[in-house]
Amino acid sequence: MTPNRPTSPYSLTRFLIEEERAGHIRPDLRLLIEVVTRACKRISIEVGKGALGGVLGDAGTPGQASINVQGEAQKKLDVIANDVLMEANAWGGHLAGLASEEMDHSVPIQDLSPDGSPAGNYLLLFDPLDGSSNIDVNISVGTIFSVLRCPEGVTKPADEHYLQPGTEQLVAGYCTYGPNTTLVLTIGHGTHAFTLDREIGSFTLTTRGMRIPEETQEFAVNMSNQRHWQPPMQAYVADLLAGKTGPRGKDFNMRWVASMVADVHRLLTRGGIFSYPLDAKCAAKGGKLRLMYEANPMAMLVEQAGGAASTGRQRMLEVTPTGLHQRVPVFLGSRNEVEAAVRYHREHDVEA
Ligand code: P6P
Repeated sequence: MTPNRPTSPYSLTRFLIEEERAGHIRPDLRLLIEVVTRACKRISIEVGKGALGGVLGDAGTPGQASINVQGEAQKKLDVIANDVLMEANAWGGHLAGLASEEMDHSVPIQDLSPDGSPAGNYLLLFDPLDGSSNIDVNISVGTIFSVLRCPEGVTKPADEHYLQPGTEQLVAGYCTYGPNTTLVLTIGHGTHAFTLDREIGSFTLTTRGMRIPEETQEFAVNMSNQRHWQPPMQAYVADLLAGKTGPRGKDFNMRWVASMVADVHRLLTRGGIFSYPLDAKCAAKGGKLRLMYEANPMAMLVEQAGGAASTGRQRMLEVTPTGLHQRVPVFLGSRNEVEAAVRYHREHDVEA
């Protein structure tokens, strides 16, 4: 009698090996993804300790906050998550360099592992802990990452080698640390979700081929900025709020977690549009959210799930970066709703 063999869960490792066999990724890129996702598991443990781990609150010393290149006060967990990702990627030989939202400049791997570990073919960019202002109030936060090819012949990459449009990304993903820890990943062949099985310590495939509904009745925006918006955004949101009584002909609901990973995970799961538009406070910087560490990876994930991502005036993935910490306005999510928002920009754009 054949024993009832347990059907082992479909792990991230198995998924990546099958993607490698399909020719979608090379072995060294598979290694890179495994290293980054293993680091996310370590970050999940640190985040999960909460007050018990002595890791809440601001980094720096009393009265002397630690301010990052973004001009934001760093949380202790921002620094911890950044260190975990740096340490995990220093010695594997799969990376040529890495860049973090938390650090002024990119770091060539040779500077990280002076013992002569070989430099690999890829550039890793990450926001080690997005939404970290929510940590102290126990709201979901996450790690966002993106992988680019290191230009041919460049063994010690500098900042300018990272300035590639989002269409050049080979991998994009995030790990959300919420009621459960979920990894959402694309290698250019669909967007897939893996839930961390804490009992065996591995990510298990839970949704193959996430699809964003083209229509939605849910929008995510920080309404407290309304008086600072430009005319296109004013007109767009006014019609969302008018609901059935206005030109959109349907009522809308609003959600705003103030943690991009959480808001994007919701729209990848059930549809919606997420927006952080230009406003009078952030227009001088080009926007609030970072192109390389937030907008581009999320845009690739959303497009691979059938959605759309735009600055309001241009497809996000086609923006040519001009700086490592460049900021952009962001509209992403359900395709038809993003196209509606872009239409408002075309029709109401005083800049046009
Ligand atoms: P606000 C978090 O700091 C973040 O970068 C994104 O995760 C989030 O969507 C946005 O900023 C929240 O901004 O102005 O609502 O605090």
